[in-house]
Amino acid sequence: MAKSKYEYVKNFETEKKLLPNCWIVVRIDGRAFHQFSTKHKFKKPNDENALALMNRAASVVMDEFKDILLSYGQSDEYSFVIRKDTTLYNRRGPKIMTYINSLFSTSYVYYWSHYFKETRLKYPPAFDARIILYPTDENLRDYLSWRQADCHINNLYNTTFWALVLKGGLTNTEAEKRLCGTLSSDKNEILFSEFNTNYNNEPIMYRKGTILIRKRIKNPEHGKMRQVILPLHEDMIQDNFWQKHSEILAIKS
Ligand code: DGT
Ligand code: MG
Ligand code: MG
Ligand code: MG
Ligand code: MG
Repeated sequence: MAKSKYEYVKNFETEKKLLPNCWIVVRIDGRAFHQFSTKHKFKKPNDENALALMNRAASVVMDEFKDILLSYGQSDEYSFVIRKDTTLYNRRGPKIMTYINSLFSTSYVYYWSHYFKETRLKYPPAFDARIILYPTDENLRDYLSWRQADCHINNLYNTTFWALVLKGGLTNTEAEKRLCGTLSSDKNEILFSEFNTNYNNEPIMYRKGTILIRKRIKNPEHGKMRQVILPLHEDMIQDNFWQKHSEILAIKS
């Protein structure tokens, strides 16, 4: 095809490939979900349907992009871990990041009504995305530990905060003051002694977030192996998780 005289503008595009041999993480996060969760009456501190919808949208993404080995979600965020030897889109970062973000966002909207029967979607939600490269397995594990620790810290805080407000009758400001400077052990103690709640018995999805991994399972009817996306609510900070699911960090040839 003949080139037009405008063709030269293409040269302004810069396209750097992501560094080879690094783990690729894409993290998306809901834009202003503080407001979005209020407007859509999400249950406090955790809305089961909202989290299930996040997990559903992430499953769509994993179904589509087979080089995602593991995904981790909590609150309004999801991290997607792409195998370090991926050749997906020739390792073009923006392409990978924007496709994942866009498929996640459209899936979130597409499946909204499956999870929220009563509450209609009032306006289109948006998600930001970033892409991060981790050169070592240790860096990747520390990244996932960081997100899971964040889940724990926020959930313990929110669980205690909303117990004080919804069950203890404190105002938001009073609850905030009460929790200012408290340690984890203090929050556990408030929940236990004032609200008869053992934090460790709170739903594990709220405490640990959701890990999606691929597993091959045998179909009980015809014995054929097939791959499924399995949601787990386990502790990724411990070595035990990585020993049990050793295929994740091992590069298959
Ligand atoms: P951003 O990300 O800077 O645009 O701002 P936000 O408002 O999205 O802040 P972020 O991402 O740090 O915090 C997530 C917000 O989403 C936080 O205000 C709590 C809310 N949220 C997430 N999941 C739930 C839920 O299950 N129930 C309720 N009530 N709120 C939730
Ligand atoms: Mg957000
Ligand atoms: Mg934020
Ligand atoms: Mg967030
Ligand atoms: Mg095109």
